[in-house]
Amino acid sequence: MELTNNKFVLDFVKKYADLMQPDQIVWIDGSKKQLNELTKEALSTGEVYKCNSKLLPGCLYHRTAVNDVARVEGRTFICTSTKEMAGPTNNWMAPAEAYAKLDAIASGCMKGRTMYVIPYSMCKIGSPFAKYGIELTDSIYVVLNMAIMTRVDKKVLDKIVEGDFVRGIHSKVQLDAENRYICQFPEDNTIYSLNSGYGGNVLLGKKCFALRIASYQAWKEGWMAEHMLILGVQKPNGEIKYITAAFPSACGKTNLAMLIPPECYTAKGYKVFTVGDDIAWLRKGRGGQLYAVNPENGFFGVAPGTNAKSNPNALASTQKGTIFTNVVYNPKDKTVWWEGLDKNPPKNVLDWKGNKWSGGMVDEEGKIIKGAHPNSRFTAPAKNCPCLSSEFENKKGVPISAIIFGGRRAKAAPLVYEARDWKHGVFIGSIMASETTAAATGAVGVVRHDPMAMIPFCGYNMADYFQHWLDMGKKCKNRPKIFNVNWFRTDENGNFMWPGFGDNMRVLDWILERCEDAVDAVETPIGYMPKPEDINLEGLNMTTDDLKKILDCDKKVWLAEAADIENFYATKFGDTLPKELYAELKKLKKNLRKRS
Ligand code: GTP
Ligand code: SPV
Ligand code: MN
Repeated sequence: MELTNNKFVLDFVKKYADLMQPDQIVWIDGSKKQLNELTKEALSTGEVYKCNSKLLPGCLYHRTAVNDVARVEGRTFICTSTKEMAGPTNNWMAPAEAYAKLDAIASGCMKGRTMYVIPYSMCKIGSPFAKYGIELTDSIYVVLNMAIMTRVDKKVLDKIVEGDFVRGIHSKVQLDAENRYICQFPEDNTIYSLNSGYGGNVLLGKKCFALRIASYQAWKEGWMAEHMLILGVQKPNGEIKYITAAFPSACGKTNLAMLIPPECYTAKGYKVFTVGDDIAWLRKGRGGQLYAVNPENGFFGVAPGTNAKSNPNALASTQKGTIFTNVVYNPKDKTVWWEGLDKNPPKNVLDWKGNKWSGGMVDEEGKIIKGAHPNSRFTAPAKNCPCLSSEFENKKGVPISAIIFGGRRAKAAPLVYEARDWKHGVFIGSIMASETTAAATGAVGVVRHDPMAMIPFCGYNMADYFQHWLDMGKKCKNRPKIFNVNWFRTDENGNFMWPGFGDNMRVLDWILERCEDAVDAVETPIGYMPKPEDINLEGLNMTTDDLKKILDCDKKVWLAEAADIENFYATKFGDTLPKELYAELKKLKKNLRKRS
């Protein structure tokens, strides 16, 4: 039964029902009862498997097709009326061409299937930040995931004014990789995703809406949609300071967002609270400060490497009401496992492909066969998180003191440095580079430029996006300070030189002290760096001399870096790039050539 008489919504549903020809249409109301019925149905067809109801109550297990395990950046398109609007960093298709192509693929694709109509909200319903969407899908797995990741609720339908909602169309079709398309139409508020069943391609509220479509809306409306975690650090005096951080996919956002400080901090009363682990929407608020909300309602986190030591808060979040995708499944006791969970991999279980698997198994060349896919994920409700911030539902968001950029860089980028001012900070964001990870298909470990961690997610021309960052800085009198971090420097043997995880608190501590003008810094050609003795190493097996090795600015390395940035700017953007960024690059080169 239809749950609304909004003509725009009904026309949208009818248009795609006529095209895709489902046997029936089911409107999702967000009730427990309906979700339980759908879960039962998905269990009966094998779309999902049950987990142990004592150890993992309400949890489910799912495997995607073997060729469908990550975002597909090569098949993701921004479909704007001109190619220039999509810009040099996006794949572009003309809207008419894209609709025709995808309509042809989608024609009749839901015959014999059910079309689910999911009304959902990004942000708490009724928040000034909130945006509403409707996703059509033929996958119960998508319905169940959306119900964790967003606010799925029939009330959303009453909030939608006329045609003001993001239209999402998804079908698994045949999971045909050759005809897989993830198309965003920012001018139409529309997302069209075919032939995939993997999270980032099909949970349309996440990357497709909350970043690609929302970044475009934010540009037009004067706010920001960013690939950022949001955390709060509570100091011993009870005061809480909020920080956002943009790292590329699988580069540590969930881990930093849920950080547990080392003993020397917890003993003094420091605590970290999670507001968000992947996406932040930011607006100018009271006192000319930037305020951030997390538009999501759950965590779609990387499973491998998550354990009771590295991220106990994430692990705790997955102990009930969670969907596990592409990890190891034990059909006997219905538990799940992944590499790095513990040192006792199970025997005689099923790997992420559904093949028989035992921990320690090797292939013909003697290489370990992994049980979980490197991009296997958990979908966990935010409310499960033991360190969830009390401000998680705050409709106005939290005031941001510092913005951190960071990537996965074996060399060059130091542990931490600070921008001289906002413009320099935008420059630092624009020159971000990071090694690719398993979160997207393609080679892993290749350094690529990824400004603001938004290369796969910016829904318009990135030159305009940089200008928008510069403009937002001008608009906010009380701007956050901007920093860059790198947890991933390695030594000549390839070992990480910084302990990372909870110990990243030591860097956050310096960052907050800088925000309060409570500590000095050293001026280097790339920005302000800590004096090594100002990073607290208490309780760490690390000396100030060890630290100096990752608090460096090797001029030769950075001159090469500057040449590479110049090339990136010139070949991608030419004279469309804001002049301020060329001026910053010039300053960097000049600083590096100065003799000191
Ligand atoms: P997406 O969900 O893809 O956006 O990823 P994310 O940025 O949230 O990354 P996540 O926190 O899931 O971390 C990804 C990988 O980086 C995991 O394998 C972690 O173990 C590893 N990692 C996270 N933080 C650190 C750190 O401080 N040091 C090191 N060495 N590894 C880390
Ligand atoms: C990422 O790849 O940055 C993710 C996972 O957060 S996905 O939702 O697949 O994009
Ligand atoms: Mn992400």
